[in-house]
Amino acid sequence: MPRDNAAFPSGFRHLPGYLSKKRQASLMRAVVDIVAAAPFYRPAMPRTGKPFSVRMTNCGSLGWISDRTGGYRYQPNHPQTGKPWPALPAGLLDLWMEVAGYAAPPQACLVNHYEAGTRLGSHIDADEQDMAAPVVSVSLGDTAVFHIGGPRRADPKQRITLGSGDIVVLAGDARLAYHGLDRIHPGSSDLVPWGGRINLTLRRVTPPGLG
Ligand code: MD3
Ligand code: FE
Repeated sequence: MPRDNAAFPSGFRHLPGYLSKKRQASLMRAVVDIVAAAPFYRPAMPRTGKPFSVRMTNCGSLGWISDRTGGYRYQPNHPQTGKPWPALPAGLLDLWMEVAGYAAPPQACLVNHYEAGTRLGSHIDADEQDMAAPVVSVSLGDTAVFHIGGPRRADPKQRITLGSGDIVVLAGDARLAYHGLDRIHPGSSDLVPWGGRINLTLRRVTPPGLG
């Protein structure tokens, strides 16, 4: 008997090992350049000011940030350097065109760095105006345990392992599902020069035609 409540939300696509080693290394070099121009920092939670354990930066015309007083939002500049985010590398635009199934290009790429012992609590990504656009996730480096549930925090969760080179596409119902990163397996890859795991999420922020 099918267990519908245990199925992944519709619109969830996991493409294990989608990126060749060569493409992973090329994207990793692009991330090193992005971090040189836009250093990693630790955003603070709205209201409490508690810092995220994950370090973040962005590339693209907009970047996702959070701080105590302003909350979650997209803005065109790095919150610490004030400089515009570096451009999206061509390899990421190519990837979006291959897997997103969405005509308009991504505007933002959030770069998350997970060191040993860091995690990302369960949340929904709802700061984008264009919720019809998919989110495309790229995993680089250490293997991680990821979970995804449903539109309510209490919905049953599925856990999956994400390895280096895996792609996840979140469209449809999956776009509005709670999800998070439970843990990484430190030292399971040597791709990331700082160690740990990099996750890139390609996002559309505004509806097509509005930039
Ligand atoms: C987006 N990142 O950056 S990516 C995030 O591994 C985030 O760094 C995790 O959640 C990470 O917001 C997971 C894959 C993912 C999975 C489900 C989603 C991104 C999603 C559902 C809706 C929107
Ligand atoms: Fe998320």
